[in-house]
Amino acid sequence: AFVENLLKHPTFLNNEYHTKFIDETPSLFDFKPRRDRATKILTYLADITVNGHPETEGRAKPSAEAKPPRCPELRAEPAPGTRTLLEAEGPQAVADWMAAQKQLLITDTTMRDGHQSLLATRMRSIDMINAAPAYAANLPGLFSVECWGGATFDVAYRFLQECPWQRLRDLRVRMPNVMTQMLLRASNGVGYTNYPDNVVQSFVAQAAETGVDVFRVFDSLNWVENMRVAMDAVVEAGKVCEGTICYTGDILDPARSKYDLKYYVGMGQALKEAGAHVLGLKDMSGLLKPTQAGMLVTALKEEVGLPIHFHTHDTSGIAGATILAAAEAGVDAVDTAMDAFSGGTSQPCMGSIVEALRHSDRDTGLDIKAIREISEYWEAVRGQYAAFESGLAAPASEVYLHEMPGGQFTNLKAQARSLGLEERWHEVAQMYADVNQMFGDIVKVTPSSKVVGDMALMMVSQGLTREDVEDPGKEVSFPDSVIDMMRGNLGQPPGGFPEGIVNKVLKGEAPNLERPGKHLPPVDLEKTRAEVSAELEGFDVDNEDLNGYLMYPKVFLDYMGRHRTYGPVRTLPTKNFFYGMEPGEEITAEIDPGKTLEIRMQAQGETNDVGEVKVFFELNGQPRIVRVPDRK
Ligand code: BTN
Ligand code: 3PY
Ligand code: ZN
Repeated sequence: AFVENLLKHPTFLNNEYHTKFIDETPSLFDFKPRRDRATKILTYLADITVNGHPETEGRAKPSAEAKPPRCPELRAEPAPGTRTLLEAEGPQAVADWMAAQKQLLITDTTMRDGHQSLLATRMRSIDMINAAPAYAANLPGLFSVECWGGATFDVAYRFLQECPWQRLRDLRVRMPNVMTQMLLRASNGVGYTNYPDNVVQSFVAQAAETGVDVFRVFDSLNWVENMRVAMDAVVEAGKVCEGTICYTGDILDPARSKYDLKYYVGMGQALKEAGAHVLGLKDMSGLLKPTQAGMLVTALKEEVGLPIHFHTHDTSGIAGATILAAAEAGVDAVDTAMDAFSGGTSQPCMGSIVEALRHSDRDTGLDIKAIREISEYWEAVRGQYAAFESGLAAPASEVYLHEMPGGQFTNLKAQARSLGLEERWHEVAQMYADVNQMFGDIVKVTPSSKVVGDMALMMVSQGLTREDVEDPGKEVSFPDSVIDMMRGNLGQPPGGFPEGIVNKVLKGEAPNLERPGKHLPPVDLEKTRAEVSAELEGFDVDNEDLNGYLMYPKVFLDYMGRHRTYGPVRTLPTKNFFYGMEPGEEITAEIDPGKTLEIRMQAQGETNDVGEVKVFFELNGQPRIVRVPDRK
């Protein structure tokens, strides 16, 4: 029943790329017979060369002069870093070490929130894996590298045709000395709804085993009660548990007194009691202002006493000032993105924060030249993803009105565009703020932010106002995600949802006010493994696969189906993955350690009378011809 429920759950179809891809790509679902991996990869390349990649069709193209990204030179053997400490002495020692440091500790978010917020989460593993040795060798003093979780898990399977677990494993071996970090949505795992407790536990145990060191655990309504299962699992695995406060409102605004200093201090204390080693302060929308940051960090340091790790977004353009104010007040660690992936809806710029603090008592000690070199690599990587650029052209103080998370902003804008509302974006922003008030002023972060976004888009497209929706006499058809949230399936916000809106949405049905996981029966993991294996014709479903399936049953099975046709396409260079090959072009793809395919494309033939095209390759020097349908 669990799997059935998941399959029925409104899948997160949150942007135009996705809908287009599935709707226009029925061929995804006819599985071709088994062939060797080289043939599969050639088939993929031939298909993309002839038909284009559905995700980049009609989008901006990388510049013709774009150079392939080159990993910077490695300056030294990886020096001992935070991971070395974690392995030797455990998570409490890491927390104690953090608190004892004078320098501001720095996390790099480029491989997770950076591209999630700037490139619709589309960065491929190979571009991360190629950079990892430079982090280990040249920046061993980083606190952590955030490279997993949040939306990246789903997007890897769904859009990039690659396994997120393999990404983590590959990063882990190339970066043995610095801690990896993930974003975990507590009971929502890396999905959009609460999962049964044993699914959350199994997922955390696997993530720890495959290679996550720091788990930033948050709840989308700031309900500590709903974070315990995930936090306990992290502690149990011997990893760093960063119990996290999501920041919203403005602690100095008397009109937003629900989220005042006292509220945040209380939540921080509850997280400490729940077992957090580190207190995360997650400003997902970039609302925390410099003065308020100083007050909040000071109060949390004094009254909670855990080391604090601060995360923000630069949507407003002044997040750098907020970081400096937090540093002044004694925050222990902060998130930044490498220069080329910073600013706008992403994190503030690492190099500039490092320089701003140079020679001060919070000097980060990081090597600015190493940062610049790695950032140059990222600049070249970013150039390859022009199709997914969708961000802000300039800082936007409008964020203080709508309070959208950095990771949601571009998605919602794309959704608005696909509904023909692009010209009415500022109305959508205002409506998002109105919906928030109608829902009782809640924390907006995945998945609650998606619910607010769904409702706002629905209201703007149907011309409904807040008064219309709240009018008991007016019939309104609510989005599924709103019904789900009002039923209590994401848990409860502080003070609960307003009774009026709950009654209107649920038409008198009683909501569940308890922790959702309390009512979800455990999944029989071995039975599920056997079922998935049968579905995949006897495929050996390992623990990583099983946990992927449990998070996203359909997305996982679709990925496996395509994998059978196209093989290990994750090994292709990004340019060729999205755009295929040109006649005369030669590339390599390392499909196993030491097993490299040398692929040269010779030519593309004419389309024959049954609509097929021959594409001529040389594979390791041998001629190979692949036929693919011309779908143009
Ligand atoms: C991905 O999920 O990004 C990869 C799936 C590949 C599907 C291929 S792309 C070439 C061909 N054209 C399509 O429309 N589908 C297949
Ligand atoms: C996510 O959950 O993916 C987020 O980035 C929330 O800020
Ligand atoms: Zn973020």
